[in-house]
Amino acid sequence: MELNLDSEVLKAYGYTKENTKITQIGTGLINRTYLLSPQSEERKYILQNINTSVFQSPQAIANNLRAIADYLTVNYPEYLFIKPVSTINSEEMAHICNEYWRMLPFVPNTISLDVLADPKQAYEAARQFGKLSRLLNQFDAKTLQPTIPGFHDLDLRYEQFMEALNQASEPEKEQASTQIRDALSHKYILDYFNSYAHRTDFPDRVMHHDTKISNVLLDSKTYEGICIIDLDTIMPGKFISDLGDMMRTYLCAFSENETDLNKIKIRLPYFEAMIKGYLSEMKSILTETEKELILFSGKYMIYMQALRFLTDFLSGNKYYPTSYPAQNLDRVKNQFKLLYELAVNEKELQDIIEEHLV
Ligand code: GN1
Ligand code: MG
Repeated sequence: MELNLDSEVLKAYGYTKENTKITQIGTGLINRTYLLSPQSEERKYILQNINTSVFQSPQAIANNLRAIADYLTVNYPEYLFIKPVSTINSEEMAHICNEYWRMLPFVPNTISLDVLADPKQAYEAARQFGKLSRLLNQFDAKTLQPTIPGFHDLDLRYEQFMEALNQASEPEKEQASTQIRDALSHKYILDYFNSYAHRTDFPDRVMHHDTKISNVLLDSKTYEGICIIDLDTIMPGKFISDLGDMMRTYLCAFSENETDLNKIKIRLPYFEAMIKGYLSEMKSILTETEKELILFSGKYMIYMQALRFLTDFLSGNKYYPTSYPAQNLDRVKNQFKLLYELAVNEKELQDIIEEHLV
């Protein structure tokens, strides 16, 4: 793959193309990520180009990460929080030709997985995300800036879907008719959330907002959770975001890109391990209202992702990269099947939650 990496970027961090090996890595849909191996050092680095059409204020990300890193350094100096490395001019990001770049230390002897192959991995990952929220429980979430305004606001996502629907062409609407009906008929998920939204014991917390398995580094030998990465969307939010997206991405053996819907099933041992891992950190912190909404968090996040893929399909596939025109629509089908499976297994899932809440 051609590396669209300006040598000015390397220079900002004190490296050159000649003395540094660069490879593109990662499977994220949003930012471009490179691994940098300077010849003169043992250490490696991660260099990332921030997608500024998604993150319109890279400075907000930098400010949030600095505030959190400072807090953790004082209160939990042992905790491994991967904060950006400064440029040679002591800047938090390199701003070159209207693009923002940041560099992070590469954590040796760790791996990042794209799919979970063992419930223990669900336990470790959920524990890592729970741990970050627990350590930041006393940190004032309001001091953080939203790095994507309304990112997990289901009201807004529903509105955006309705707008896209109103503007879509007839053939597009025809092609997506079943999924549009599904999107409309599941609006009760939004209404249910809104009936809880103003409770005082449903606080905004510091949330990661992208808890897929590839955002956790595991020890490459023991698979123990080491730290979490991809911190751009750390901002205030409901606990639902993190736990719900784990349900969305850990429970099925196949990803949102799977088109064979028969494969979309829920793995109960993964659910149990995930709940156990998350509650091992968060049980004493979650309020009664939050505890009531544990299973709902999965519904909320799966429905939101279905709406986001459908909105993108109806507006010409501008946000999520696709490898064929109907891919976003296939992703919608996948997500609604997952939502269905969650409902089918609701009783067992709720029993597991209750067992681990005592
Ligand atoms: C995007 O970039 P990546 O793959 O980590 C998206 C998430 C979605 C996910 C779906 C900033 O995450 O919200 O859940 O795709 N991130 C952004 O695969 O929109
Ligand atoms: Mg991400």
